[in-house]
Amino acid sequence: FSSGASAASTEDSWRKVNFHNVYKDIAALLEDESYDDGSYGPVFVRLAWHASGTYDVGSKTGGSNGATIRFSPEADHGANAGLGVARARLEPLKKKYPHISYGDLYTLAGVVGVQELGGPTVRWRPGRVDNKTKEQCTPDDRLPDAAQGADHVRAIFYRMGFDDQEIAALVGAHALGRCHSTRSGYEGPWNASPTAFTNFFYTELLQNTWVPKKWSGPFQFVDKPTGEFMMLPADLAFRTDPVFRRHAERYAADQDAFFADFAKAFSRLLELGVSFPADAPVYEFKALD
Ligand code: HIF
Repeated sequence: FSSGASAASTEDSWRKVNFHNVYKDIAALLEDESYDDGSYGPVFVRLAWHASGTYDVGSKTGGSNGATIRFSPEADHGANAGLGVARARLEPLKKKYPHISYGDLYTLAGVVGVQELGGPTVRWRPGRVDNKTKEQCTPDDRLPDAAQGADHVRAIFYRMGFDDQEIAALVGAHALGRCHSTRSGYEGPWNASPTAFTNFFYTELLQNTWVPKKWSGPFQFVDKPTGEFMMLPADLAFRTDPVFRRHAERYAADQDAFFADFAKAFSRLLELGVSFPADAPVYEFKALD
């Protein structure tokens, strides 16, 4: 074990970091015409969530503290395909701010992604520490399988400690970004504005007719008649399951309610399993203009 190059974040080192500057520097990395729909925001949100969503309330393992997502085998888990792109994009900031932990960097990037694409303010605290090794990588069954339905989605998110309302609020983040046949195997965006944080996940889900996509790839849905937009089998659970659907209908009708509930649930997701220093400040960053 070498302590040199990877040096960095110890328990107190976050105190040396100006997180307003980090926020601005992450925001400056978002736009890139040649990447996907022009923004790294969606993949930063996915990185933040996959770094955090491994948490298990029972064993208190997983979560963003220690950022085991950067180590093999976790980095190579099927669910994490493509996230190396996001980590590589952020790596220069780890060089520029050596005192930030990877867990803080990856979760803050998710906050920047949500906010700079027009979403709600997500309360965020620093204090995660790079104190884990690859031996503490989580097993390959912690993140959801998109091919499954409501029972599976509940099992995965109950394991993190979320209830049905919170799960239904989180899933609205699938307004952002797209599926890549080269990453998950699935293909396409959920709606026409994948770089804007909106409640369109719910409106598209409930208003469109969804039919199986005719292709040789994994089973997924596309909208009829255009075929331009997609839903995962797991997404459809928020239309077919009566409890999930009740929340989806409320968020489709009331974007403010969605924003408020999403912000709370996403902030909680990024903090699962982290023990913050008592004096860690809670940031509510202002979106830049
Ligand atoms: Fe996703 N998600 N997610 N997801 N996700 C993908 C892409 C994104 C699930 C599966 C997939 C959440 C829940 C679930 C984002 C954010 C969140 C992809 C496509 C799959 C397969 C990956 C690719 O091919 O690039 C499942 C089964 C979930 C449980 C229902 C969260 C709530 C919605 C927790 C969440 O925040 C984002 C953003 C993307 C887009 C990434 C991109 O590169 O554009």
